[in-house]
Amino acid sequence: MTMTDVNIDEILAPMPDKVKKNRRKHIVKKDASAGCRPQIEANTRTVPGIITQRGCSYAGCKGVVVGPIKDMLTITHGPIGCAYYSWGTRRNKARTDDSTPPDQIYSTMCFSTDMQESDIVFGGEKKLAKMIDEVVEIFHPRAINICATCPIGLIGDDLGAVSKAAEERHGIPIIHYNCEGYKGVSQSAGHHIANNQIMERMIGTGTEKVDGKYVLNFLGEYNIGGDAWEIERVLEEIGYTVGSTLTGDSAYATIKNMHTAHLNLVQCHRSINYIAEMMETKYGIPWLKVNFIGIDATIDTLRDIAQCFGDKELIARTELVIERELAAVTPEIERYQKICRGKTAFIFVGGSRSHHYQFLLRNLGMEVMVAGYEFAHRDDYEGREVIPTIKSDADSKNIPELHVKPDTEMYRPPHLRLKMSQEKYDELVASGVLNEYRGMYPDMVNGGIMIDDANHFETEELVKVFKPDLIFTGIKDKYVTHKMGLPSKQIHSYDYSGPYTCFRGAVTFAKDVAHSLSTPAWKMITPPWEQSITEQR
Ligand code: CFM
Ligand code: HCA
Repeated sequence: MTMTDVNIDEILAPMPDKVKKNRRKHIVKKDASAGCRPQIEANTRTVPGIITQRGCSYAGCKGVVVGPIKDMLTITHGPIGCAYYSWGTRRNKARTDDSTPPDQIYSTMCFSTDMQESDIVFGGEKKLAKMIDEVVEIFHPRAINICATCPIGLIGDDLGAVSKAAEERHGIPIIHYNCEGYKGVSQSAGHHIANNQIMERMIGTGTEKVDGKYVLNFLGEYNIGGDAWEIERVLEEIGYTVGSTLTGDSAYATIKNMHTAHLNLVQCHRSINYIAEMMETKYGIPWLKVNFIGIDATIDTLRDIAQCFGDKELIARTELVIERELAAVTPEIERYQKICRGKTAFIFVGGSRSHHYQFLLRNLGMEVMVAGYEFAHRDDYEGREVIPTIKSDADSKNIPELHVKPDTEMYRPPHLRLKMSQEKYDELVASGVLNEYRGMYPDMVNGGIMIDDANHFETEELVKVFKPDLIFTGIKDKYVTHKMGLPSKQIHSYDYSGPYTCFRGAVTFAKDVAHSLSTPAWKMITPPWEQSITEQR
C-alpha cells in the first residue's frame, strides 16, 4: 500500500457511529493535488471515554507557563495530587543568575495547601492565607503565584480576595490564576489564563531598561533539557541581548522589564501568542515567529531576526556565526544521516512541536508520516499566513473573563507586526530573505496524516498501517508503542537528553534518534501475547 492509499474511514470503522462521525473531522490526509487547505476540527471537547493524551487547564497554567518562573513561589491550592503530579516532570531547567541567587529558586520545589475533606466542606481560604504567611516567613520570595485546581472553583474559594489581603500584609505581588482543571477543553485554556495574568500583573511593572543595542524577548521557550540556553548562546554570539524568556529559566525580576525590548521572538506560538499580541498592542513591540528546531529552520530564523533590524553589520555577523556553527556540526550530522536516512516517524505532542520537529527530522533524511497535536487550534494545523482571522475558537466561549479574544484581535498581517510596508515585506519574502511562517498542513509530506487529539486506538491502527520506524510521543502513549515492538522517544521531556535546539542540539537529537533506530532490542522481543503458553512460563 502506498501512503496515498491509506483510508481513514477504514481505520475508524470499528468505532460506534457517533464517535466515528466526531473523530473523522479531526483527521486529515494531505493531498497536495487538492490545492486548498482542508479544515480540521480542533480545540473541541474530547469524546468521553476515549483515551486521550490531553491534560487540563491547571497543567497548562501551572505546569507549563507559570511554574517555570524560577524566583516565584508557586502554590497549588487544592488536594495534594495535582501539585505532586506536576512536580518536576517537565524538565524546565533553571539556574542562578545575576538577579537570582540559589536560595531564590523555587521552581524545583512543590508547594500545596493539601486540601482535606473538612477544607472542601468548610472552605479553604483560611488555610491558603495561613500558607502564604508561612511561605513568606520561611522563604521570603519576591512574588507568589497561586494556582487553583478543580475543587477550588466548585467550593467557591475567592482567590482574588485572599491574594489581595496577603499582598497588603506582606508587600509583595501575589498573583492568582483561576485555572481550575475543568476550564476549557485542554491545557490550552490554562495557557491563556496564565498569559493574561503575566501581562496584567508582571510585564511593565519594572522600571529598569534592559541594556543592549538589540534586545530580544524569547516567548514560548521553556528551556526543556536546556533548549533556551543553547539558543541564547547563539543569539548572544551574534550580538543580541535576551531580556527575558517566557518562561524557561525566567525570573519575575526580569519579566517585569520585558516591555523595554525591541523585538519579541515567538517559538511556541500556541502557548504564548496572547502575550505577543498584547505586548504589540500595549507597548508597540513587534513579534516574529521563529523556529530553532532543525538546522535549516535555525538558519532561516537567524536570518529573519537580523532582517527585522536591517543592520548590515548584524546581517554579516549572523552569516559568520551560521558558517562557524554549521562547519562544527556538519560532519557529525552526516555520520548520523547514514543511519537515519529513509526512515519514517510519527510525532504526537502538545501544540507546536509536531510541526517544528519535522524540519529537524528532514535534516536527518527522515519523513513524518503521521503528525498530531493534543490541543492545538485550527490555525496551528492549517497555517497562519493565509488565514488572518479564525472564527472557531472554543476558548473565547468557555472563559468569559479572557482579556484578549483570539478570534477578533489576533493574526494581524505580518508586515504590520514587523513594522514594514506591505511592499517591503512582500519583497523580502519573494526574494527568500524573510520566511513566511507556515502551519503543519503546508509542511506535511503528501499522503501524510494530520490528526487532532489522537487516542490509543487510532495510534495503534495507524502504526499497523504505516509501520513507522520510530514514534515521538509523551509518557502516556510511550509504552503502548513499546508493546508493539516499536522504539519511541519522548519528545516532551526528551527522556533524559537535550538540548535539541540550534546546531549543537541537532547533533544531540541525531545521536539519540540514531541510537533508537539502531538498537537491536526491538527485534528480539516477542510480546507475551505472541508467545506460546510454555514460553510464557
Ligand atoms: Fe508549546 Fe511546549 Fe508544545 Fe506546550 Fe506542553 Fe511542552 Fe508540548 Mo509537553 S508549551 S505547546 S503545553 S512547545 S509541556 S514545552 S512538550 S505538550 S508541544
Ligand atoms: C503537560 C506537560 C507535558 C506532559 C508530557 C507527557 C510535558 O501537558 O501537562 O505527557 O509526557 O511536556 O511535560 O506535556
